[in-house]
Amino acid sequence: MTHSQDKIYARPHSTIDKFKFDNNVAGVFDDMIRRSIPNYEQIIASIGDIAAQTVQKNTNVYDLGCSLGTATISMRRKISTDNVKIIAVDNSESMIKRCSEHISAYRSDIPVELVCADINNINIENASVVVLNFTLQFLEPAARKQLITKIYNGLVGGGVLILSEKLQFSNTKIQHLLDELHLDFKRANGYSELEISQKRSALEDVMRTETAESHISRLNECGFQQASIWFQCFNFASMVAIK
Ligand code: GEK
Repeated sequence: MTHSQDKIYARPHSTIDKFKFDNNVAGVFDDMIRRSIPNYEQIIASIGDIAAQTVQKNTNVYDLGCSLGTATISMRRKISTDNVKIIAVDNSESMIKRCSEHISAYRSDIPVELVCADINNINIENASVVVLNFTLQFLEPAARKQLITKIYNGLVGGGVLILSEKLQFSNTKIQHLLDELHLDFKRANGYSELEISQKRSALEDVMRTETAESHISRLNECGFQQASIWFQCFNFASMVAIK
């Protein structure tokens, strides 16, 4: 697989269209996500570790909004439990096509079923691990509770949901500081002010973030009695919830 550099917003655009996970984005996604999310690689590696610790035999593992399948590949590499199947879902055809090439580049006994579908419309059944790695933030806020409830109902007892999100903070000073630290991270990775501001406009109304407290309350309301942040760097966090 080739890893092209993300230059999507490097030149001035006369109008900024809403951000879409189309073929242009899928082609540079690996570079884009690593240069945009602090500690992305570490989160991916730890998702593999959490899955290896918590997966149960004869169950399914779901990777929802799988993009190029990086979390799927990490889990597949680390899981050694019997009779586990990974179901990786994304509604972008371009992502699923590239994901399929990416996954077939690695050998493993764990089968992966790739599904091109809206995660709001799929069934989740007999799951022991479900991953939403930076995907929930792209769903309509009104649809989020229904998805988390569906995941809770589709998990077996002791099953886990791993939920990673960009966070918002209710305190404006904290929000400003963590936002600036994130922008510095992007600048240090070679993104220009133009690229940063054009991408920000494209993501407006497409990616809607919430506070950690809102996420944890929703998880609790949907039935998860145990839910906690296991990772945070600046305004990016990952949570784990146990049924
Ligand atoms: C990773 N998890 O590398 N149904 C299915 N897929 C969706 C939906 C939906 N309703 N909405 C968005 N997506 C990955 C990274 S990226 C995060 C996830 C980011 C998909 C969308 O097509 C994209 O591939 C993914 O969710 C979000 O571990 O770009 O910041």
